[in-house]
Amino acid sequence: MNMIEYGYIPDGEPSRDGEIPARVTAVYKDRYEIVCSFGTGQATLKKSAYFTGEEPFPTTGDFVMINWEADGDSRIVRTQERRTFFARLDPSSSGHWEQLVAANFDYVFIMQSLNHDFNPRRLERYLTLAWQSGAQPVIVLTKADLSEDTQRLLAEASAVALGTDVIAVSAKTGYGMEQLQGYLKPGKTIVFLGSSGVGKSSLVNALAGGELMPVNGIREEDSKGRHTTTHRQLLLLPCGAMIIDTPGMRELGMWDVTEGLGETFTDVEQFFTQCRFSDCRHQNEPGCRVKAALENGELSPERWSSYLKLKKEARYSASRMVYLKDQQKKAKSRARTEKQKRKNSGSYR
Ligand SMILES: Nc1nc2c(ncn2[C@@H]2O[C@H](COP(=O)(O)OP(=O)(O)OP(=O)(O)O)[C@@H](O)[C@H]2O)c(=O)[nH]1
Ligand SMILES: [Zn+2]
Repeated sequence: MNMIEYGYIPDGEPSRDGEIPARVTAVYKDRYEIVCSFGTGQATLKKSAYFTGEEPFPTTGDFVMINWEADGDSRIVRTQERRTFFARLDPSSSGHWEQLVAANFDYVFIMQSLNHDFNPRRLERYLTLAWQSGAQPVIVLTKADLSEDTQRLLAEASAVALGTDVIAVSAKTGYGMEQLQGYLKPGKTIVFLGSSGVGKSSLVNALAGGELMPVNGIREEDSKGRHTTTHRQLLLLPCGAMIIDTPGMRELGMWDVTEGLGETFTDVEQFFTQCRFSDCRHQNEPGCRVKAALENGELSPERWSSYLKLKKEARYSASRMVYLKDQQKKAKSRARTEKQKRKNSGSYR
């Protein structure tokens, strides 16, 4: 297996003899599933690199350096720097640590179903998260065969998404699937963002031309769906593109959303520069352009309130994330210093 096909780009850091690149395709409790030039295998972490806090723990999609073992577990010695990633606050640490849920993807397929699930406000939220990951979002509206309203909802989604591709598909009839081809290129990785039951597994299977992922047999009237995906996974499609679908991707609550905020709300933020006072808080100040826009209908009250809501959440979790990131950096440099000290003292023996 050629690692280029898995989207591998060397990060330029020197590697030691015997170390080869691999990609993490699934994460289990204390074990990783990997693919490398020798094929697929299981791997565990090199303790002196990872449990000192020096290397970030791998997640699905990560490129890592390994020592390959043909029989038994290979050893992961280093995590390569990530091009893109999704993180959330780790629930098992009661919100004290950041947990990576997917890495090194090129596109985020934001998925909502056209029959029950469609919700423009949630689309905005997903878009913000997607931009923040560093990858390019694409809105995929599923189950077009069950909707009478596809054209109207497409227009509604486009109005929210400003410049992002919006595609309606049906995994069942094949409708619209050809519009996804532009993204399904060899070596490209796609991550799915959407609630349970929107048809993620069905889309993967339709793209694969066979059952790669189990589809739950829930009847369509039961719009809630059920949580059926049990392991984090990275799948290689016959077309050469890869799909990441992890349970962690479904947890959105605590993600910070500051950095991506400007990108999806340009239509709102354009007014800010036109207020009379440069420090206008857009509440009741004279000459407030936002207030004027709300009054003359240029800006809808729903759009404004979802901006405010997201902004408020962002402020809370952004300060928390800054704190967490800082802590991680400190831990890492502390670990490096300790290691250096050990090395130095060793050389005097
Ligand atoms: N009519 C129709 N039904 C679909 C389509 N895509 C998926 N479904 C149905 O929707 C239900 C959920 O589909 P899944 O593919 O399992 O959805 P999922 O997003 O993978 O769900 P989780 O694994 O729970 O996250 C199943 O009953 C599918 O048969 C479609 O394009 N048209
Ligand atoms: Zn104002």
